[in-house]
Amino acid sequence: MAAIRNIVILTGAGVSAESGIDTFRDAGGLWEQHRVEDVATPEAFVRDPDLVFRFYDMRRAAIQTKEPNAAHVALARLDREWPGELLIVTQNVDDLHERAGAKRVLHMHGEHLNAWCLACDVRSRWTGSLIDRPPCPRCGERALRPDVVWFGEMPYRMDEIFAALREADLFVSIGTSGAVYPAAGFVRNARELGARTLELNLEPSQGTAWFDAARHGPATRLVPEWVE
Ligand code: BV8
Repeated sequence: MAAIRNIVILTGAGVSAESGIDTFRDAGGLWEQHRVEDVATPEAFVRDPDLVFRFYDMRRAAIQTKEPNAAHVALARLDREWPGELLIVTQNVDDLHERAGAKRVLHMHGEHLNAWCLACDVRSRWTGSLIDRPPCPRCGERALRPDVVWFGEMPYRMDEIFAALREADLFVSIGTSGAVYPAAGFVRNARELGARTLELNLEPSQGTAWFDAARHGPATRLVPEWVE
């Protein structure tokens, strides 16, 4: 068996579920009776900005009351101790990987705790609400939006992700349904680039057939067991 030196880990909402952060599939992917896909879009932001601000203000406040769980802690330890390359590509917009101590984290769908100014294009750390159109800390314009990648928008740092996938000996997908692209396609990319692939998830994901191995159960049990 070829030595494993470079690891790419993809995480999704399932890794934060046991911290009390709802996944997208919980409640059937609905919020205030809207489909998430209908709120997390540029069109929704133009059509009804207050609805979108309410959605993100609520989630930004909620994540600040949650704590990392054993899965985040185990991944942070792996990041600290792994001698080779390691990259945690997360679809999550919470900061629980970082608060558990992980360093090599890439938020491909943005972060709740950043605000992006559409006037000066600068992203600032932001923990408060945006619905009252507060001034940008940098330019003072009232043009801040959530720094989150919406459906139909290009995920961040895709070049870095594909560079890491090209070098990966092992690709591990944790807590994601495999419903959203391009993230859902990474297992296929990794496999075609020669990596071994492992899925750790509560249930088989939509891409489960692409994985060499899969273990099913809660992340707080599976991830520490796998990291050991
Ligand atoms: C793009 C930020 C192009 C927002 C998010 C038709 C076919 C194929 C693709 C498309 C299509 N129509 C449109 C598309 C593209 C679209 C897409 O894939 N749509 C889907 C719905 C079909 N994708 C996009 O739009 C992407 N952009 O394609 O750009 C482009 C090209 C050129 C130029 C410009 C643009 C952008 C997608 C990013 C959207 N933003 N997040 C926010 O957070 O509010 S996506 C959001 O939903 C998450 O970030 C995540 O990615 C996704 C949900 O996925 P999961 O994280 O997997 O969560 P989910 O609830 O689904 O699953 C949880 C899993 O955990 C489950 O499997 C469950 O079993 C498991 N679990 C639960 N509890 C536990 C557990 N596991 C372990 N332990 C537990 N305790």
